[in-house]
Amino acid sequence: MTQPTDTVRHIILDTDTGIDDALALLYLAGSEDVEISAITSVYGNTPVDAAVTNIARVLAVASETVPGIDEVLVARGADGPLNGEPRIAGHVHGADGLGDLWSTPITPKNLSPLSSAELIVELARSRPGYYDLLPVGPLTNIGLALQIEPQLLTMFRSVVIMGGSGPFPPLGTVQMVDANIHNDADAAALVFAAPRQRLVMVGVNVTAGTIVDEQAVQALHRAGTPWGTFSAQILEAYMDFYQFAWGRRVSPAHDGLAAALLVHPEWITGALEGPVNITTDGFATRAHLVRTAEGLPVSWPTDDAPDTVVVVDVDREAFLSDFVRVLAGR
Ligand SMILES: [Ca+2]
Repeated sequence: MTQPTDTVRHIILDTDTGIDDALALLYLAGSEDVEISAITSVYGNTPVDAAVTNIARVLAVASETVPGIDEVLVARGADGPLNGEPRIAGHVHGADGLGDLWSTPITPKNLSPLSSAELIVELARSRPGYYDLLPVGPLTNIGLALQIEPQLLTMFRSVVIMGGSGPFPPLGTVQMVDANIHNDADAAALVFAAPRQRLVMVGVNVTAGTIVDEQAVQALHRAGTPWGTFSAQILEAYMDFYQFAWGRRVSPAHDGLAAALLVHPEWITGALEGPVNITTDGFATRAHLVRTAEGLPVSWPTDDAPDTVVVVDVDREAFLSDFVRVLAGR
């Protein structure tokens, strides 16, 4: 078994491949000390078949700089939550999940015959402690995988999730709805209750404030590389949506930040540890550390769960400069 001190991270990326997922994938492809071991798709930002297509499209771009990366194993996953109907975010990411910029079909070179959940279980069992799991979409595939292998999360070196909302926010603060938890709260409940080595929650409490701005997009355009041009094009489409949230052309780095914190845990500058529960206010379902913003217990009896590392502060400057540098390509 590979020792956890191995500097290379062997990452299984589970993704509902919309725009921020695509950037996270490209960023990992260009990062040192990262091996993308498999990519498992799920519905969410886009239907699952579009997620598979988008993975192939990003890998094709990535392979212009990283030869052979388009051979990485890809799996097709869940097309809806454990219970109920899927909510697809076409209004944010475009009907095809990448801003509707391409019309040519493309398929992965190395599509697994296994489902995403089956592939995740098979890889985890084959090399316990070797892989890191990075879910950046609804947690449905991981929920299904836990139904096959209840000890699943203990078999990963770490699990880093883009999702959740941190501790309860300061009074009077409205948080962005975290689509990943909201899309499949039942799967999320299974994940946060499951035994694990290390589970890190990178929620909208930190991702929503980690902003890629128009200067970053211009820098990516100016790079004049296939990576920079691709990244800038899809970011422009993302900003077409987010300008109506914040009145300016910016977008949060959501999935890219989670990916970066897996590779660079030193950029986590604040974290709390404790049980995470799934809660609903009648509109949105969220995953919260069951503590108030001040660190106090909440006002109802909470469910027992193993500790999750809940990120509450990050080195945004270090992340954003590395993110733009890598996405600009070579
Ligand atoms: Ca995502």
